Amino acid sequence: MADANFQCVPIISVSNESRDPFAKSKKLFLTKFNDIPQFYVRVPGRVNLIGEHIDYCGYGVCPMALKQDIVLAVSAIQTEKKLFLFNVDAKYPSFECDIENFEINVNGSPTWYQYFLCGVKGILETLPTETPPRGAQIVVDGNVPQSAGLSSSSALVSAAALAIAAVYDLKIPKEKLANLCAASERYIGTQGGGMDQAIAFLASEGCAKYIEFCPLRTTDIMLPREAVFVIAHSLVELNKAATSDFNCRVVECRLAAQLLGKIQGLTWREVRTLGDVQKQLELTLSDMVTLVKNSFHEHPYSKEEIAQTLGVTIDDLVDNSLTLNTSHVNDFKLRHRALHVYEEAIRVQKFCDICNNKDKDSLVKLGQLMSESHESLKNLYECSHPKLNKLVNLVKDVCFGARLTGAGWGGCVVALLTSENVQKFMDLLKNEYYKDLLRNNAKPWDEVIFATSPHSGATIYKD
Ligand code: ADP
Ligand code: NG1
Ligand code: MG
Repeated sequence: MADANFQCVPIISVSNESRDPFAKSKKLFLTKFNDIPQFYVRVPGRVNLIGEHIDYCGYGVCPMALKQDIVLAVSAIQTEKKLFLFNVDAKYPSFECDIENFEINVNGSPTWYQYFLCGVKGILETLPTETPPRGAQIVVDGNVPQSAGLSSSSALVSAAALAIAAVYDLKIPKEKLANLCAASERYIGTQGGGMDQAIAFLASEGCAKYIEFCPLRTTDIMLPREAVFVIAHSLVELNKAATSDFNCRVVECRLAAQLLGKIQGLTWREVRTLGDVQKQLELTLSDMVTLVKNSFHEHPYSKEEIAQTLGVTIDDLVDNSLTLNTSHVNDFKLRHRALHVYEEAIRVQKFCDICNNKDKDSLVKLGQLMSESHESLKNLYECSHPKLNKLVNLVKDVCFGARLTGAGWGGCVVALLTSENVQKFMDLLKNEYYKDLLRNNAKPWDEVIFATSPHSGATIYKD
């Protein structure tokens, strides 16, 4: 339900920027609906600079918004409760439904419009009861590389929510929208943290953000002036909702937290995240690293061992701590995953401190942290991919540091360099990595390897 401030906080700026980014969606809108759209919504993708797989453990992360975005051309319908969806990319079929009556049944790989419906559902759940029914005509256009760790999914979910909020004339604070979209994207099946939706709404041009959770808050991080971040796609795509890899890591962290809680005499059923354990024990992150090393054995834990230690049945464990798509898993590497989380949280703090203090040799130090993060994701978190490791190895002498970004198992790496090295970096990868791979690949170069700087967050555009 809406709270007292729900309708009155001015949030999303309305801009009169050039129409160019909207040309394709406008054209299709005219063709399909025989009218021009009433407004446009733009929501960016993001690159996470450091802090991987720790948002859902309650720890702060440091992403920035990309130039690449999802754009929607939108008109409200006052007379009909229907949602009409078209996509500029012909590979995505059109879709329509009753806006108040649809289901998001995800079995295997979700369809593109199910992501959209996640955002719609999030807004519908907050509507005051007396709200008059509305419908919407929407055309989607997007250029965030997909299933590549740059958060095209959350840009789409967040754009859908923002558009539907506007259709219902709701003014929702950005923080509230970010939390709402983080929760509603979970209808797709993945139990992510809130990083992607937070940066989508709260990004500002020219700086990265340190994002903390519960409550959601952001701090500007001014990156060193000479720093250039280049993103390189491994050309391996992974749809996170199509496999159990992502949720398996979420569950391992939850089990590690609950077991650690139990061992330390906490009420383990109230513990959901590794962050909860640290808070309740009032220890430092370094203390938590030591505690993990002293508490967990190296080899994987089975359901039986965990259930026995917690004093519950296996059914109870599955109901309380696992997800639908991880109920079959029986190997949980609790020590490795928990070590990654606490050490990565320390790296994020160091990264932000270096930027804030304008340290001498800051690029060297930031690059070092990024490389350590990649090593940890590869060895402790086991969410890298041989192609991502190959990219990181190839570029190590032409940048300060590089790491996989986003969930992993494919997707992109992000590297830190200075402008004079960008061409050398790109030429190296064109020759050593992409030459064979791109022979049969239709992707344009600027979707495969590109330099990026921090862009602004979600915006509604009107004439
Ligand atoms: P990412 O790392 O890009 O967030 P996900 O696997 O989480 O990857 O989500 C990718 C999915 O998001 C795609 O398979 C598609 O269903 C949806 N998606 C992203 N961008 C678009 C777009 N422009 N049009 C339609 N669907 C999109
Ligand atoms: P990507 O790879 O963009 O789907 C996912 C999660 C984030 C975060 C990262 C890993 C969602 C929507 N996104 O991002 O919350 O956990 O992985 O750091 O679940
Ligand atoms: Mg995603």
